[in-house]
Amino acid sequence: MFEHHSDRLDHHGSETRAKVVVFGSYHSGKTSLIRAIDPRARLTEAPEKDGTTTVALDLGVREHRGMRIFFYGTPGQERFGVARDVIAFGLHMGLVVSDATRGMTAFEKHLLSELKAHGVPCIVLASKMDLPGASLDRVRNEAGNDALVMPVSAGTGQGIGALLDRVADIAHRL
Ligand SMILES: Nc1nc2c(ncn2[C@@H]2O[C@H](COP(=O)(O)OP(=O)(O)O)[C@@H](O)[C@H]2O)c(=O)[nH]1
Ligand SMILES: [Mg+2]
Repeated sequence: MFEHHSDRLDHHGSETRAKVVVFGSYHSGKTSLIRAIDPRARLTEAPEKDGTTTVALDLGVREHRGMRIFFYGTPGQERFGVARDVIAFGLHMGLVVSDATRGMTAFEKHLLSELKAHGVPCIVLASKMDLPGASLDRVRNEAGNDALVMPVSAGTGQGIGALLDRVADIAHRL
């Protein structure tokens, strides 16, 4: 699924671009994270019984440390695998968003191991850290020792600045 990742940044004139793809199970907080990163993000959500769900892709864009970073959200529902493959094509980096009140799902663990197996730089995000019962330690344990895990809250904005710094750092080293 991630064999078509890119280990070189894209240069468009004076602009350096990075493609970051946001993965995670249904309702893990992907769309909210992208909206917290870019309030003007383009979102494709459809109504369903308990709120909304992403049916195609979400796209947020942020300029950070001299780089234009594109954040592509993926549908979390496992049956949308083809859409995920198309969106992930050519990615530089992956973010695996895991709801810290629930812990990593089997699907999120699978996504993380696939990204690692293909040598894609990735960060696990323990999301919804503002909610009672959120546990960064649990996500850390589930992600394993060699994974970089960072706490975020789309609700309060906690961790968003640190995440952007880390993404830019990783991208600058490509
Ligand atoms: N309190 C709180 N709720 C969140 C946060 N992030 C997402 N949610 C809620 O969790 C639900 C699923 O979020 P969404 O971003 O749509 O998840 P997605 O399916 O992964 O795109 C929604 O009801 C959000 O409002 C957060 O940081 N804090
Ligand atoms: Mg979504």
